[in-house]
Amino acid sequence: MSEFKPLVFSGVQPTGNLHLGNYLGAIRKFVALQESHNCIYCVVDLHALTAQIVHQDLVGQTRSITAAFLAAGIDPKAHIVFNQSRVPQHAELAWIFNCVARIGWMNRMTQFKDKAGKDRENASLGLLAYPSLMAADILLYRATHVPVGDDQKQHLELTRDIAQKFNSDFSDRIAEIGLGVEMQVGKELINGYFPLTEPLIDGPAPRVMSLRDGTRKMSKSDVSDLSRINLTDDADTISKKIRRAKTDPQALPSDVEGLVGRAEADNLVGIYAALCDRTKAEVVTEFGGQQFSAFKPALTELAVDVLSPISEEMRRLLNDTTHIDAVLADGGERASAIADRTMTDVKHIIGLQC
Ligand code: AQP
Repeated sequence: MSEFKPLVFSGVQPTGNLHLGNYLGAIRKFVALQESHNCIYCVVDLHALTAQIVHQDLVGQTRSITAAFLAAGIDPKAHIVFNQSRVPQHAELAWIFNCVARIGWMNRMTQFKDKAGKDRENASLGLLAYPSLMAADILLYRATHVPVGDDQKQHLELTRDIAQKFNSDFSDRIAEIGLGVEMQVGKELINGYFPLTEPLIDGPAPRVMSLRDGTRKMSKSDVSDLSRINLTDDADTISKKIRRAKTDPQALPSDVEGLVGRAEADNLVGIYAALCDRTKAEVVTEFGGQQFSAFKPALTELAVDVLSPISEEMRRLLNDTTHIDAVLADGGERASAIADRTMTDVKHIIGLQC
């Protein structure tokens, strides 16, 4: 029985400064997975258009995310790094998936509801169809694993729904052409073309929260810069932001159960744990009983230690963009070769091409 070859895909939008949430929820995992998997990492510039169609500096933002990938340790020779708009098959497969997915599925997406707000009728069709393009990004490479933050879990489930519906709608044709891979779906053994991709979300900080409000996700689009630590922040700025991070008046608990109901404390402990590759339980064992006035300087020191080398390397790379542009061009070519094969198969399966 043939099997899908393990392949990792993930993307980041060039919509502003990368922050600690993007780093801990996504980029750090990207780096680790290079050791065990073939990986494709994409700057998803077409997704950025769902926020605003005219961007002042989309090219600059794309280079900056690429610089962050490289500075964090992604190897663009051993793996593939490119920007989405270089490979038109992303948009082509997304259109086909728009015809597979159901409007009801899209309407249920919490990110759409949050971003569209009250004026849904006025939101772009692109914002509604965003998960369909995301499914295309992943399935164009028949990727089996996607490292993401917890906020993307629902979109990954939808990617699986799209793959499953495509496999099932075209099962006879897939078998007839011999393009299928046998896989177990519930109790059924089906012959699918697309894998049911697994999200990789685990870790001590799958959803890093705002430093100003422990119930809201740390986000590029938050109006308050104090809510996030940007990868480009210098040591003084990181120190100021952590000093001013919202906390409660109690000391840190000695076990993780003591973090329940204390969103801000839980967030800072989770950040500390993720930054030093430890569990939250280990961190509260060390700091339990101490006040935030003692914990915050330790967190600052750790954050500066981890982030400074990355921001320095980003600055160096961005000083001369020739290397970054060459990485994106080379990655785009290698990604196109895979994308081309998938689209030829898909057209064959759905009957667009004999
Ligand atoms: N707060 C977070 N905690 C953990 N992971 C996070 N990610 C984003 N925010 C957090 C993960 O980072 C990856 C890239 O995200 P993205 O840029 O593609 O989109 P996003 O989730 O919309 O990021 P932002 O920062 O929240 O942007 P805005 O403000 O534009 O909505 C993804 O894997 C994501 O899960």
